[in-house]
Amino acid sequence: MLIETSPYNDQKPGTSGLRKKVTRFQEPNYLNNFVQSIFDCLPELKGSTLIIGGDGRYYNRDAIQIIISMAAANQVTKLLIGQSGILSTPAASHLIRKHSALGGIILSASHNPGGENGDFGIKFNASNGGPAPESLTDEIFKASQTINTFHIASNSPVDLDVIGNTEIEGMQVAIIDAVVDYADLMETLFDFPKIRNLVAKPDFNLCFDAMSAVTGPYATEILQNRLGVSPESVIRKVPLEDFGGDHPDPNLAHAEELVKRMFSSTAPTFGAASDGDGDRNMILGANCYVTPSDSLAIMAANAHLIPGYKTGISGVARSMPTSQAVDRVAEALGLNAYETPTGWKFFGNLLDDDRITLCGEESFGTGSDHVREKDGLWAVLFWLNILAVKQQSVKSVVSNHWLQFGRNYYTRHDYEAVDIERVDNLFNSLEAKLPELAGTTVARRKISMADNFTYHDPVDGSVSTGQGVRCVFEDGARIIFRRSGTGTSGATLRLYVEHFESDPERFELDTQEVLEDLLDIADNIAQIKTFTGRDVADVVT
Ligand code: VG1
Ligand code: CO
Repeated sequence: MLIETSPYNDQKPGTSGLRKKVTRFQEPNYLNNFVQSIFDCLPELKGSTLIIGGDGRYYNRDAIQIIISMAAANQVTKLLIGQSGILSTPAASHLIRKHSALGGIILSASHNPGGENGDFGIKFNASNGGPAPESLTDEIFKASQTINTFHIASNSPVDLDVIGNTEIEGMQVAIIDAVVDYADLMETLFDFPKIRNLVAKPDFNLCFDAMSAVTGPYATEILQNRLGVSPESVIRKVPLEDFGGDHPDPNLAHAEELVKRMFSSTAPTFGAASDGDGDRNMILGANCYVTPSDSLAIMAANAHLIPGYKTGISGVARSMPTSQAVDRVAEALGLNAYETPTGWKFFGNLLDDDRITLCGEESFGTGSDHVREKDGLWAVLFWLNILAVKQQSVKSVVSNHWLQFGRNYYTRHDYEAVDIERVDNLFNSLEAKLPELAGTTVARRKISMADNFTYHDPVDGSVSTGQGVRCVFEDGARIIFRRSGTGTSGATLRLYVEHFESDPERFELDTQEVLEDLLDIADNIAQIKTFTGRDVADVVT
């Protein structure tokens, strides 16, 4: 069937796909328009295989039924769909690669809250398994602005819960196990027998928080069934459509119960959490929190201990706001190090071209060339494998790392859902100041460089401008201001602050105290309090 429609003007994908309120997605043909725009931009989808799955949030099943009917009418040959409509983002990436699919459609708003009044999201991943590059998302947005018809079959709904095959208008639909392929992939990368021995030790215990989101079934299979972790060690493991009303965001603010346990007198040896769609991770030890930037650096320094990486890594990359801790490791090991804009799509070319093996972001994301997304459980297993080899606590691994490489004190302050105009004004005023900032000294710190980050992709030569305002100080300290591209209400300002410390006497200080002067300088430069009208940040990580 060909159905007439009219365009919406707000279907521009952000940092990771199109994210809006569920209620927006429920408006007539809102999802259909976006899906047809994908098909219109990629004629090669006709006759192809596609992977479909999501994080299980509210509207996931409805969206998948619409996509099935539209894929059939757009003459896709085969759909592989995770059972119950579930696929973690890294598992979807793996399936695209494993089945040589032309791509995949992932339904997720990741760490954003879910439920009827929460958020929903959709993104297209290409045949390498990674998020569509900016050039493609720009085209999809363009198509969505002029769309006037879409194709849809009038089939009855597919039973998503039963593994098996059906056919719709000549298109094969296979409902597949969502977990097993991913779990098998993990077994090829990590030393499962060694990790099994570690977690069986009487003095080792762990707590993994699945945050009532997609990693529940994956953690159950991998941690419990394959590694022998006790069932009580995995908490909030049943995926819920509204994530139990919480933000499925694995950080110190939102993984409350886990953080409470890990900072108690009876703290488990190891703690971790993953987000709504399973691509983020937070790593904790007993009374110890590992910043994501440090985690990436520690992984790079210890990759040779892990079976999947023992032959060496080709290079590393981090997003621009991520701390420079990994750069120090790269320098010591003689590895290439790349700095990309925020968002996993920018790592794809570097991974495909084998310029890097490991990459990560300060926002609780780490990953490698095993897929083309960041990967939460992979990071957890990487850490468990390090601990199993070193037979040390998380705290010792981190402290020893600092002793060898120094410590990058790091924090991120988020001012969420501020009036758009206020954030516009803040950035306009900041941009106007940029030319005169370099060379000036603020509170005894000299700014050596100030710009709005532009990325030149070394593989395909594409250029991405306006990726965040950065002030770099003479001693390597940095202050970065960025506007979030994943929020769904107002504008979110992210402030990132970093300071390098080489004196071991100063490795155990309070992060916020160490960074206090830089935080003051940031407010002074950008007038954050005045422009946002907020005295303090909403979330500090
Ligand atoms: C945030 C993070 C970014 C991450 C993105 C998607 O984007 O800062 O590092 O890649 O979320 O993560 P932004 O534009 O809001 O800062 V996820 O777990 O939503 O797929
Ligand atoms: Co996510």
